This record gives sequence, structure tokens and C-alpha cells, in this order.
Amino acid sequence: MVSFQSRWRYLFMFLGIQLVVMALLSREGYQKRVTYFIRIFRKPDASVFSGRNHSAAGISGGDVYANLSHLSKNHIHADEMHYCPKTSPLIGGPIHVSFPSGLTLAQVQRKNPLVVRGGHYRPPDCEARHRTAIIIPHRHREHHLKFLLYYLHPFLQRQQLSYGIYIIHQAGNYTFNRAKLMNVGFREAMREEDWDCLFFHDVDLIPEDDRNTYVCDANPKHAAIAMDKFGYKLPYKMYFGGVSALTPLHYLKMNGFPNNYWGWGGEDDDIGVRVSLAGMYISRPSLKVGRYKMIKHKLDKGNDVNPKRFNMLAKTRQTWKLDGMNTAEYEIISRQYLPLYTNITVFIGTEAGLHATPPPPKAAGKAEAKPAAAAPANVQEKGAAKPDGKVKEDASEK
Ligand code: BGN
Repeated sequence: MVSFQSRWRYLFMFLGIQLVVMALLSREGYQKRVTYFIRIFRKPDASVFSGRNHSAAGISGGDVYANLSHLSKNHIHADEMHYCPKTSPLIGGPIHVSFPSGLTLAQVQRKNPLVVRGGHYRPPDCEARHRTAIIIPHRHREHHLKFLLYYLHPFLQRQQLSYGIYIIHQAGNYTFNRAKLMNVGFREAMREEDWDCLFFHDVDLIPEDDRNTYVCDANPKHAAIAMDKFGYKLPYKMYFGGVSALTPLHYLKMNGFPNNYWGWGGEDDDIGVRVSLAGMYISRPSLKVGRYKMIKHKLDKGNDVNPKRFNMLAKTRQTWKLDGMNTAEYEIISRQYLPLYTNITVFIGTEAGLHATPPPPKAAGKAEAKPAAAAPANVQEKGAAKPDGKVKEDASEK
């Protein structure tokens, strides 16, 4: 028979073990360890990213496609359609983001059956409260674009937005100009639809929390407040890079973005300064929600650091009304309505102007061999915009 004394001993031992377990579990990161162990016993998911189907509310991040599968292709008749709720019931919080090899655009397309030609979407079961265009400047980043589309489409669908994705592709090999491409994106997207908000989005930034809603605020919004490369903190107070959101009114009030920042750096700071020069403020989501993972890469070819950026930035107060949306000159080369996005290829010239020197004859060879200001090879191939402003519309699909 167990004596009274040893029964107490067992009770104390039991309580002691419980205390140790509780202390271990309450240490930071215990959820991660617990989900890790749970995952070992779970059946792997048959999604593209095999085995990474976390619960939507999971701390380590849920599968961005988790709660979209029940959405049906049959749109409700317009008369019966009600506005979507103010807060989408599909929102799940943190999203698990990883970049496995082997993902294809065809897979992304299959995962997004409700996205229509040109990368447009509207909720099938309610009338969206917001209409958002996503503008993505692009060149030689097809690999990043694939991942961004994989995450961005379901992210926006979970927010019950009516949206369209526009890729603004800089033609030729001349130095990249992110801000000017944004100006092109603004004008071309607004030409197509009456968007009430525009998100200017880097191609290599993946949002990690769907509570970071892609709708505009009363002031221009800097959405990418917490990026992994900056330790999920704002690198400096006036930082306005990565992802920002403006209404058409905000955009025009600050005369859009500068056209003359060629190469890396400074243009986002200029845009930030424009916000305050136009009498507005920068709004931001919380650090907890405005989180982004950057796809790691080296500095691109054709996007060298811009040595003039310090001087230019010092003059924004004098230049913002003279250079911007009111002076953006470009030629649209093609507009393709692809299954997952609208692809706008544009010739934006050089710092010397759109056609500072006459383009060389067609037979002159490769684009790199031409003088800096010449139109790139594919301007001739695809047919540049005609003088009357008409653009070749290419409905081909990749
Ligand atoms: C800043 C760059 C930004 C860039 C961020 C983050 C400049 C201007 C000189 C003051 N600004 O330093 O363009 O987005 O770093 O990388 O270089």
C-alpha cells in the first residue's frame, strides 16, 4: 500500500513537472515549436507548395489560399448583390511565405480560377467596397513576378476587393526608372477603369499579413512599413519605398512621381517629400500588419546606383511642380491582356528625352549598340504607339 508520505511525494513531483512544462511552453516561440511538432503528424497538403498548409490563424502564417476554395464561379445576379462586409470574413492574418523552385505561371492560374483576362477580379458573392489597381514596375524579374502573383491574387481576394494588376515593363536596356514607370502605370490604369486606389508595388515584396488591406487612406499610405530586410522595422522616418498607396486625387495633388531618377535610389524619398510639399501626411499600417518578405537578389543590371540622387533630392522643393505627371512622356509599345495581369510595355526614353537623337535605321543591329537615346529594338518589332496616341493592342496570352 502506498503510504501517505509517498502519495504527497508523487503529488509534488506531478506539480513540479507541470510547472516545468508550463515554463517551457510560455517561452517566446513555443507556438512555433508546437506547430512544428503537430505538422510532423499531419498529412501533407496537395497544394503547389507541398506540406506548407498552415491554419489561417496560425502564428507561423497560414496558407494564403486556405479560405478561398468555396468561392464559386457563378456571380450572383446584380439585383441580389449586396455590398461586401466592411471587414472581410476571409481575412486570416499572418501568411506563410516561401519561395520553392518549380512554381509556374500555369499553376498560379489554376489556383486562381476567378481571375479574368488582364488580371482582373471582383468578388463573386458581394459588391466590392473598394476598387484597387496594383501597379508593378518591371524588367527582367519574371522569376519574382511569378511569386508575387502567386501570393498577391489570393491576398487581394481574401480582402474582397475589386482589383486589377498592371505590370509596367520598361522596354530596352537603358537604365531603369522606377518612378517614371509608376507615372505610366497611373495614367494607363486610370485610362482603363475608374480605380479609387492605386498601389505602387515593388515586384520583389510579398505581403505577409492580409490585415494589411490594399485600400487607400485619407492620406498617402506607405504600406511596406516592416520589411524583413530591415528587421521588420522602418529604416528611417521618411521612408516611402517598397509599397505605397494613393488615391488618384493624392497622386495628382503631388504631381505624380518624378520622371528623372534613373537608376537605384532616391526616387522614393522624393515621392515622400512630395507628399508633404503637397500638404499631405504619410499614413502607415501597424508594424504588426505591414510586414513584407523580400525575395533576395543582387542589384540588377541596368539599375546601377544613381550618383545624382543626393543633388536631385535636395531640389525637390523647386522641381516637384515642374517634373511629374504633367511632363511624363512615353510611348506604349504593347498592351497584353494576359490571364494573370495586364502587361504594358513602354518606351520611356532616357534622361536626354524621349527621342533626343533620331533613332538609327532598322537594320542597325542590337539595342545595346545604339546611342543611349535611341528607341530599343523591340519598339520597331512590336510597333510603337502611332502619333495619334493609338496603341497596338495585343490580346495574346503567354
Ligand atoms: C535610401 C535610399 C532609398 C532606398 C532606401 C532603402 C537614397 C537617397 C539618398 C539620401 N535613398 O538610402 O531610395 O529605398 O535607402 O534601401 O539613396
